Order: sequence, then structure tokens, then C-alpha cells
Amino acid sequence: MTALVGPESLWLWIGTIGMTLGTLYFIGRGRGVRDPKMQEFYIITIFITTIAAAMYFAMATGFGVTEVMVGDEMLTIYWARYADWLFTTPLLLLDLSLLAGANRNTIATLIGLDIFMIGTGAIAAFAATPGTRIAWWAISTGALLALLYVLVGTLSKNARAQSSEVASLFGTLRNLVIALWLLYPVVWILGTEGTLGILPLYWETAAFMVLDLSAKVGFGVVLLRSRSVLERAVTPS
Ligand code: RET
Repeated sequence: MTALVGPESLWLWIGTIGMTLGTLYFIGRGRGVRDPKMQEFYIITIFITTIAAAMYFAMATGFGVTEVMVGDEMLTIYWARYADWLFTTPLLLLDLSLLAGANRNTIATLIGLDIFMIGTGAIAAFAATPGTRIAWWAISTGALLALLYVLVGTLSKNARAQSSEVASLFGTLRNLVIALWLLYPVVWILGTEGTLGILPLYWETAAFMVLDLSAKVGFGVVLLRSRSVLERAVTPS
């Protein structure tokens, strides 16, 4: 069998190192935290980057990759992305939901939509014809838009009921999520998965790496950097 991982492995290794450093940084920062509610944010965020580091390592070493026949063309598909996102995107939403003080139904709706989005996105990646790939992509993008709608609606309303510092931190993180998450379907459809042949695999892999590091490590740094704000989020006023 020929090696499936090409020159894009450079970006996959940078992703592996970045996620590992992020994990170590969050572990270091979380060591002194004693409040169980505060610990929740650290535990969730540490799992996010740990899972991503493992999946980037899987991709860089050729385990997390396969080939899919689309028409008469062979596509290289990094399936480990979907394994990563299936677990890490719900955890990111859980971080945001805890910060906003959301109730169980809101959390369940968000996470349900998210899993539906990644599941249908994975079907899109494995579908055998360009038409069905784009149809599944559209279904998945619909779920993303519904999810962002809940984020801007119910969740933002919940956050506004918190102290002004918490509400403002929530606003920053929410805007970061909206800006970054909307780029994923764009990179996907322009990249090799979309079969339009606009963005080559090398640059697509670089783009996903930058997005993943920003959406996980960047998000975690912003969330965890202000201990006093988080303390306010976990102490009932
Ligand atoms: C796919 C393809 C199909 C259409 C849509 C997608 C959305 C993916 C998203 C991924 C977010 C990942 C994050 C990772 C963190 O590091 C599956 C690419 C809508 C939104 C935040």
C-alpha cells in the first residue's frame, strides 16, 4: 500500500504539536484550581485539546486517513477529523453553555444539532457522487446555521442574565465561535472534499489546522485566562 499522507503532513505535525502544547498549558493553569465548578471548565477544555492532539497525531502518522472513490476519482479523506469534531465540538458548546448558565434543554438542543452536523458532514465526506456529497454538505450546513441561531438567541439571552463581566466574556467567545465555525463548511466545499478542485489538499489541511488551533486553543486561552470572571460565572449572585 502506498503512503496516503503527502506533503500536507507538515501541517498535521504542527497541529499535533500545537494541540499538545495547548493541553500542557491548560493543565498547568488548572493545577491550583480547587473550586469544583471552576474545575469543570478546565476538565472540558483539557479534553478538547487532548482529543485533538491524538487525532492530529493519527492523521500525521497515516492512521486517520483513507481513500474514497468518487466517480472515477480517488479522494484522500482524513476521517479522523470527524472523530475529533464529534467529541470536541459538543465539549466546546458545553463550555459556552456552562458560562451562559443554560438549562438542560438548551444544552441538549445545541449538542444534538452539533452531533447531527458532524454526523451528516461525515456522510458528506464518504458519499460516492459529487451530487450527494454536496446535498449532505447542505444538510450539515443547515444544522450549523440552526445551532448558531440558538447560540445567538437563547444562549445569549441566558448570558445577559449573568454579571456584566460574564456576559461580555460570553459575547467574545460566542463571536469567535460564529466567525470560525462558519469557515469550516467553506474550506470543506472549496477543498478536496467538495470535488470542485479549488483548494488543493495541501492548503486545505493548512486552513483546517489554523481553524482548529484557533477554535480550540485560542478559545480555551480566552475562556480560562480570566479567573476572576470565571469565578463570577460559578458563584450564584
Ligand atoms: C463540515 C462539512 C459539512 C458542512 C459543515 C461542516 C462543519 C464543521 C464544523 C466543524 C467545527 C470544528 C471545530 C473544531 C475545533 O477545533 C463537517 C466541515 C457545516 C463547524 C470547531
